[in-house]
Amino acid sequence: MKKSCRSFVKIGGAISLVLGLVVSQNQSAFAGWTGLISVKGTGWASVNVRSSTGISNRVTTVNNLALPSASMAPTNGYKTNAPLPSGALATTYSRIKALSNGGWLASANCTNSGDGTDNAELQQRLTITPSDCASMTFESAINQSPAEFAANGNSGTITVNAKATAGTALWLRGFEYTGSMADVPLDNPDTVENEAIEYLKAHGSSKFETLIAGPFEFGGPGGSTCPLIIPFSLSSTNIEHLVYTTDGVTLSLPLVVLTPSNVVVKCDESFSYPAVQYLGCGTITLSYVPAPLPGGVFPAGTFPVGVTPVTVTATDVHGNSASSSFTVTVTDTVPPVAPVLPTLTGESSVTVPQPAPTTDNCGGIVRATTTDPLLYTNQGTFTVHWNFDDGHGNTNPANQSVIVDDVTAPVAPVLATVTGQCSATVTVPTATDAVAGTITGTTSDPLTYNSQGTFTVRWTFNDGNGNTNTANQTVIVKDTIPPVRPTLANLTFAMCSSAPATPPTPTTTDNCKGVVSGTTTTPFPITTPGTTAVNWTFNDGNGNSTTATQNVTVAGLTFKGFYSPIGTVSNLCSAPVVINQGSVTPIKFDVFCGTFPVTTGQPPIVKIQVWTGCTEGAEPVSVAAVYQNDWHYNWDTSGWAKGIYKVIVVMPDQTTRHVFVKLK
Ligand SMILES: [Ca+2]
Ligand SMILES: [Ca+2]
Ligand SMILES: [Ca+2]
Ligand SMILES: [Ca+2]
Repeated sequence: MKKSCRSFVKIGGAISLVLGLVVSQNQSAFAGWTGLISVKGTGWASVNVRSSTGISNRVTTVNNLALPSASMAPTNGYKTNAPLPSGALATTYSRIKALSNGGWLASANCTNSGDGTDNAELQQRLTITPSDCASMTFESAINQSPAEFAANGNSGTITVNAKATAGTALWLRGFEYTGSMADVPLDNPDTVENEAIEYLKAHGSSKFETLIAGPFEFGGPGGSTCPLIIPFSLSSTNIEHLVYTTDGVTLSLPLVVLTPSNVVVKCDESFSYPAVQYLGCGTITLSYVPAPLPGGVFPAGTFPVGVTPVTVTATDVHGNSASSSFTVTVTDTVPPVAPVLPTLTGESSVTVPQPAPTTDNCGGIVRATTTDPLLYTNQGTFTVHWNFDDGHGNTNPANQSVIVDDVTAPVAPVLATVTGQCSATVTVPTATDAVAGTITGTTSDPLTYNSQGTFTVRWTFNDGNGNTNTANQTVIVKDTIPPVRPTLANLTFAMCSSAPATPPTPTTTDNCKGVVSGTTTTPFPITTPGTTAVNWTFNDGNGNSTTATQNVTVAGLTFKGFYSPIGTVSNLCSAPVVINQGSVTPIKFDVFCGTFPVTTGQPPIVKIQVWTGCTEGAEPVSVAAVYQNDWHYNWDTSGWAKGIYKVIVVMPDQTTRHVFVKLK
């Protein structure tokens, strides 16, 4: 950017200018000359440059030299600025050249920043305010020849053409000195006073002195317009006694950049760099770190939240640069938007996941943090306190509910039916719960059943978290085993005994009933002589029975007889007892019951059968015997045909006895 020297330049424009501290190298620049010459052309010249680094270089001719600057290092013409001190700009120079008529050509240019000369005596006399690009050109000439000077009454003039900017001073002095120029010492630059001038003051006399502070302009191009005319006169008639001294100083300001104002923006705002003011000479270029965007506007989010330092550097065409810095502060005062977090539920436990990140007004991902546990294994309702922190000091909380609630009942088991013959006992069953694990069933029903039947045990399974389930268990007590079949001994009863023929009730054992007594439909006592099969039934009362047969014999009566006249008893048809046909034959016998004669009661029956050829025929007689001393039947055989007959006695116990008789 081009500008004129020393004008304030505003860059950016959006933000008002605020003057701040001047940040510069704070080094006034010096470049200048000093010289002394007599009109004869004898003297010395010196140039001095001091760089911004504080290093000076001074080049001085030897004293009492004719045309002193002409013998200086032949750089460019009369330029005597070589070598420049370290840190000096190549464009800095100071030149002086003495002319043969006692005039001077001189110039100085000290572009900022920091080069210069030091003329202590001059600067004690005059305060020079440094300026940008201070420069000065100067030429002077004595207008009279020695003859003209003498003819003019020992007076003359010096024409000065000079042009200078601010920050300069030109000091012209003249002395009348009649001594040897070889005696005039050089100025010691390390002392304030000019030793050469002091010598001239002491050994000569001051004739004129002109001290001009820039800016000024004397004489136009070619020196034809408004030059500075310095008149002088000497006591002597010899103009060669004039010693003409010149001192020039140029002081330049260094390049400076005024501290820009700081920028404070919200993170969602765009902004531009502030205006930058600088002081410099010539074209100044500003550069920034970080570099601005094309168009100069930073969209929101270009800079991070916080303070970012920005350095602005002004650079002139000479390579001088100066920097300043300001800050761009991006603020964030808006906390992140906290999401509504869903309630998390679980029956046995809940593991809380990391919530999805949210966004912040200043961009970026904001992740929630919490110091609460993320695993909950106890029943209950809990709150996880999440915090969304944008990292810029803004936080937003979000609470998340966690409910651990067992709402599922235990899984009811399928309970097997419990069976038993005589009794059954159930064992306590268990169920499985997803949360509580193994659940032991409870019931108010009995666990043991001793009676026959079908029962239901109602089990309840409670998980302890308010959830129950039930299961019924069937219990069947059923006796399916009949009593043991007993082996019953045969019994014999004497029919005529005083004890009735009543067999004792037999017993057996049953798996459930224990001792089971037999029952029978056979009437007791048994009165029928002989053997009776008694069918016993053993019933356990549970629908199971066993039968066993017992043979009971009722012993018959004892027959005694046949008494005489039948006598010998033959049971063979082929060997009958022979008696006479036509007689009354008593059939006599006794019946005993044990040792006791049966004399009463049911009488024996006497039967007589006709047997022809030992084959049974008719039975003409069947009568009851009569007891008189013994049982008898008087068989009147008269009228009976001769032949064989079977006489049968049927005793009350139905047992029989018989005898074959032959009537002849
Ligand atoms: Ca000195
Ligand atoms: Ca924020
Ligand atoms: Ca449960
Ligand atoms: Ca049984």
